[in-house]
Amino acid sequence: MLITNSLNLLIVMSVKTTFYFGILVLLSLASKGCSKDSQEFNTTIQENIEENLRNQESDSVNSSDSSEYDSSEIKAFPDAIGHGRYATGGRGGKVLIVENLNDSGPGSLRAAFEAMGTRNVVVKVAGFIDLKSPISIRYPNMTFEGNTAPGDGIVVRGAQIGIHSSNHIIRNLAIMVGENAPNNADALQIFGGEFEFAENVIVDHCSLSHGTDENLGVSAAKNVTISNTIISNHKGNGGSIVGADYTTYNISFVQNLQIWNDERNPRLQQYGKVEYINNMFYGFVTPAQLSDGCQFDMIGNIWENETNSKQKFIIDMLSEGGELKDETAFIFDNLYDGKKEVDIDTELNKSISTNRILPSDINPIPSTQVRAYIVENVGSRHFSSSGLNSYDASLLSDIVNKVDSNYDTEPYNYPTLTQGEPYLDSDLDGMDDNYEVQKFGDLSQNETTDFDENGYTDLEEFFFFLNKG
Ligand SMILES: [Ca+2]
Ligand SMILES: [Ca+2]
Ligand SMILES: [Ca+2]
Ligand SMILES: [Ca+2]
Repeated sequence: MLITNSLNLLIVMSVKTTFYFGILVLLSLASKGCSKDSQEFNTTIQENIEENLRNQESDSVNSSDSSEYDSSEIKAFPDAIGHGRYATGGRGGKVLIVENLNDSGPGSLRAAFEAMGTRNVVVKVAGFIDLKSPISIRYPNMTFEGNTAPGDGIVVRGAQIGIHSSNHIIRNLAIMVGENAPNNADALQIFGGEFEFAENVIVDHCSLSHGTDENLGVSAAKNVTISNTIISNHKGNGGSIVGADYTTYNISFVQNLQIWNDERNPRLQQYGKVEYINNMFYGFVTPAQLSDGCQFDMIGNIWENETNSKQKFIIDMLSEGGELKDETAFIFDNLYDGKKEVDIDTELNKSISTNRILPSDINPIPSTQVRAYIVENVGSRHFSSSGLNSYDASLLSDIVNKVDSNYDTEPYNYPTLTQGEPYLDSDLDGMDDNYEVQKFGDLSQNETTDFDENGYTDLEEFFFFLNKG
């Protein structure tokens, strides 16, 4: 057993070494910066990525040789990536159903989010939920799947949602904090607390907007993924911030769209360690702002449509504590306006690493492919309607049409949410009865069963099914 493990380790190490060597070669090619080399360069990126994909496939083939799964290796959902990918959320726990749009009380979103116990939250209603005060997720182990809602699903307004505990899987949640929120509300805040971390959290395919502080704040947290999420139209301090006064590390910020946030695109504070991979930052005044002492990977990101920036560089260091110290950065293949390499603060030269700082499972795609990926994939999605609500759809059309500016003219352009009919779930296990009958022959399976014994409960597999729709 030990020998097998060491062998596996050696294989993993050699795969990683190959990858880093590839990156080094690419870096040296990139530093030549000759446009006539760009085709060759892109080909090399593609070859590198294809090789990584092959390695990944052969790894997964090797690991599937065993018929038993290792529960510690089961991802939050099959295509979960990044440092938060092993969150187990509500797996095997009870089902709580959001049955109304009330601020609080039985059947409300608040009652489910603030409940104790391992739980899966599904939604039977569509429309706006107007909060009178913040929702605080203080108890661990929750999965929220907003794609269970009919129509365009729910949109939360009026106050912040805070994740102040560990092990959560949040997918297809839309928050538009909006004009009735107090001044310091993030749309979503992940903050463990003064003396503890929020850890193992994955937020995927969500829509976070109109925050009166940031749209997304992450602090006192570790092993977190934010992926495929739209972060738009802040009304306070900016798009997203990581760090800020508390140690925050192993954060994967990947394949997100930040649009119409004039600042913090993104902002990384002291004590923060983040990998920023394949994100798009569109329509901003101030691009990336990084404080001394932070550590980050900045790989394959794109910035477009900058207006009136007072900032000297796209990737800029803010020397808040006086002299820059202790920061480390791996910066590779980032694009500005689709063609040129982004300019990087020369202060960072002494801090550049030749290896990824927080290497995860993520194989970046080339920055030239990020725009198309973002337009196709991001945001809170709903299988039973056209996909995105009209507000999120308008943001993607701004990108497609390369709109110059819109965020000051219609500050609160809330979507019209289609209602739709919820699916029938007579046995209250969160699964559509028709799905159960088709897949299992009857209704006997429930939220705790695992029909095919692959480690995912039947309820989780129903969620995955919805997300393929
Ligand atoms: Ca904040
Ligand atoms: Ca059912
Ligand atoms: Ca059932
Ligand atoms: Ca299963």
